[in-house]
Amino acid sequence: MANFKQARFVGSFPQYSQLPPDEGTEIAVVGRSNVGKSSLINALTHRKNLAKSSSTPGKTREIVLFELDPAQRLSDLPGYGYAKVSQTEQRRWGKELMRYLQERQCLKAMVLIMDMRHPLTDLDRQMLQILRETGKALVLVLNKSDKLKQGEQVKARRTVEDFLKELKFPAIIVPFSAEKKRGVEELRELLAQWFEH
Ligand SMILES: Nc1nc2c(ncn2[C@@H]2O[C@H](COP(=O)(O)OP(=O)(O)OP(=O)(O)O)[C@@H](O)[C@H]2O)c(=O)[nH]1
Ligand SMILES: [Mg+2]
Repeated sequence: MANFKQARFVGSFPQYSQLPPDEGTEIAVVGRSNVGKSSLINALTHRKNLAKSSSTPGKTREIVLFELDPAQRLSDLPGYGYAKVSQTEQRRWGKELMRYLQERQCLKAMVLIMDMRHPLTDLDRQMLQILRETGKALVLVLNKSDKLKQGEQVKARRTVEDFLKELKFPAIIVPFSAEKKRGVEELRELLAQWFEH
């Protein structure tokens, strides 16, 4: 089984062309800025600071890779919707990101994280369209569930389910809390399946 405890930082890559060879399996973590991408990677890998310490917060847009073993990697992609990034840098990054999502053969699946308190922002919807067109598997993580009451969680989940149905996108939904470690084991099991096929 994929050994999440063994995860280590591989490197940060501002450009698609700098990435290590397109081999093995990669699973990407995508989502709005501040939604909890790094926290989710830390929770998955039983670490406090693996993702945060290795990525430059804020302005640098790059693909950060972690590996469980050389053939099983997680990629932490820069959050979208971060206001302080210049237009030029956003355009450059947009191209690199599209290239990564569309061309990277070892990219088998994606984890899109949304804030369960306000899921499906305009940018989330755009990203869902893009991810759907790649034809790859998707897990939709609804993070920060610890901030919502039970009834609100049910409502948020239903809204997302309805939207996915409309899109005809058969993604798996996982309610999550990186803070309370909710959904972590379920997500590990899903990722392990992709890593092993
Ligand atoms: N309450 C709560 N807060 C969370 C949870 N997950 C993350 N946070 C908080 O949200 C903030 C952003 O978390 P990060 O993991 O840095 O988010 P990110 O998506 O990696 O952010 P960028 O890399 O800047 O795009 C931090 O203050 C976290 O402590 C959660 O499940 N519950
Ligand atoms: Mg981060």
